[in-house]
This record gives sequence, C-alpha cells and structure tokens, in this order.
Amino acid sequence: MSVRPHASLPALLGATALLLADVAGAAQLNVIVTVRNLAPANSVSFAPLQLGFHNGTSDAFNNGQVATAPIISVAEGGAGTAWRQAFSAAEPNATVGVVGGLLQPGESRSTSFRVDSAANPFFTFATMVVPSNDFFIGNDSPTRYRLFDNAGNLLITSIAQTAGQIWDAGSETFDPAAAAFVGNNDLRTPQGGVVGFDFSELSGFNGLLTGAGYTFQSALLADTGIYQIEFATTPIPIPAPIGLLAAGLVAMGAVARRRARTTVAR
Ligand SMILES: [Ca+2]
Ligand SMILES: [Ca+2]
Repeated sequence: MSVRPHASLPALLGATALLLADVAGAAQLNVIVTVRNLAPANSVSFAPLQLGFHNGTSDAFNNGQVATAPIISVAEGGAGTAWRQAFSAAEPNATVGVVGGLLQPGESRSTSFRVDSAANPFFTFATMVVPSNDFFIGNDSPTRYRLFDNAGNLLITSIAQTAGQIWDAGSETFDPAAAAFVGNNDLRTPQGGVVGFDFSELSGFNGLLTGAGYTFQSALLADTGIYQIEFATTPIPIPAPIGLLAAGLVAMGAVARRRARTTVAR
C-alpha cells in the first residue's frame, strides 16, 4: 500500500507552513504610542518624545549623578539625537525612535513602532520640558517599565507623569534669556550640578511669551498631572512573500492528499 509516504507529505508541508507563519510573526508587534500633554493651559509644553523598546540595560542618567551628553541632548536641546545614537549603540537590537513635534497643553500625538516584544520587553523614554534650560522627564531605572510578558501581552497600557517627576539635569544654570521656548536656546551657562527633581524653578518663567505664542504660567503642584504615554498593540500581518509560500505549501498538501485518496481508491 502506497498510502503512507503520500500521507506523510501533506503533514510535513502543513507543519512547514505553520513554522514559516510562526517565524514571520515571532514576537513582532506594531505598538502605537500616544503621548498627551495633561498640563494646565499655558503651562509646560514638551519637545518630541525620545523612546526605546529594549532589553532593560540602556541607562541614560542617574538621580544624583552628573548628566552625560546623551541625556543633555534631550534636557538642553530637546532634539535628543545623541540620546538615540547612544541608545542604539548600546542596544543594536532595540527599537529606538521619536514621537515628533512640540506638544502643547491639551495636545496629543501618536506614532506606530515595530517591536520584538520578546527581545525588547522594556520601555524607556525622555523628553525636554519647555520652557526650561535643562528640564526633562524620563525613567531613571531602565527596568522601571516592563511593557510585555513572555507571550507578548501588554502589562502596562499607560505611564503617567506628574510635575513632581520633572528632572533638572543640573547641566545648565537657570536663565530665562538662555532658556528654550522663551529665550535664546543657543546660549548656556554651565551649572556643574547633578540630576535631581525640580519643578518649582519653572515658575521663574511666569509671564514670559513662549515660542508657541502663549504667555507662560507654571500653575504646577507636585501632584499635577503633566504627561501621559499610552500603548496599544496590533499584530503584524505575515509578509506577502512568506504568506504566499505558506499558501502554496498548503495547496501542495491538498493535492498530495487527493493523490493519496486516489491511490487508496484504486
Ligand atoms: Ca539610571
Ligand atoms: Ca538647571
């Protein structure tokens, strides 16, 4: 009887198709990151959000220590180019990116990222608070926010920040004339300090006209909500070539099964 060799072929082809589909979709997710400025009207705005989905080892700053160039590129400049370069150099397999644009009070913005949830389950962020000389928000501990479990399920759907979580990088002295958003950000006087929490200094900018055209009023208390980062995931469809290959293998399997049945019928 010739059934056995023919019967095992479709099983093999089917298993291969499943394997290909699994490899194509292995731990890969689209993660939609939404940022919201929750600060009171006319209070702080934010520079583009710098973010990394990573393995939990990249650490851009420490409370009580001197700020280094990568976090200063966020805290003083807002663009964060050195932050992203340092992140990618330290973790080449991380997903590093930006949710772009100035974020004024009441505004929100979303961007989608492709993430390997198994290799990069942790989330790190940093963004400049403006107006300021060197203020930012961000997570000190690189393992503070684990977004995914081993099955790729979201463990955290949002991260909220209050005014009491605003950092002073300690790198540039307070000076409205040299502050981003209200002064000439190309100017700076070294502060020679260390990273530490501070939001009270922001009231020193009260009454100044911002680059966005509103007159700044801090109006912040330590527990005032200022920022939220939200996460949502969607699966990544199987890439077309692999999907077609898998479909072709399944079709071949069906043909083989028909042949096997025909052989039995004889
Ligand atoms: Ca740290
Ligand atoms: Ca400072």
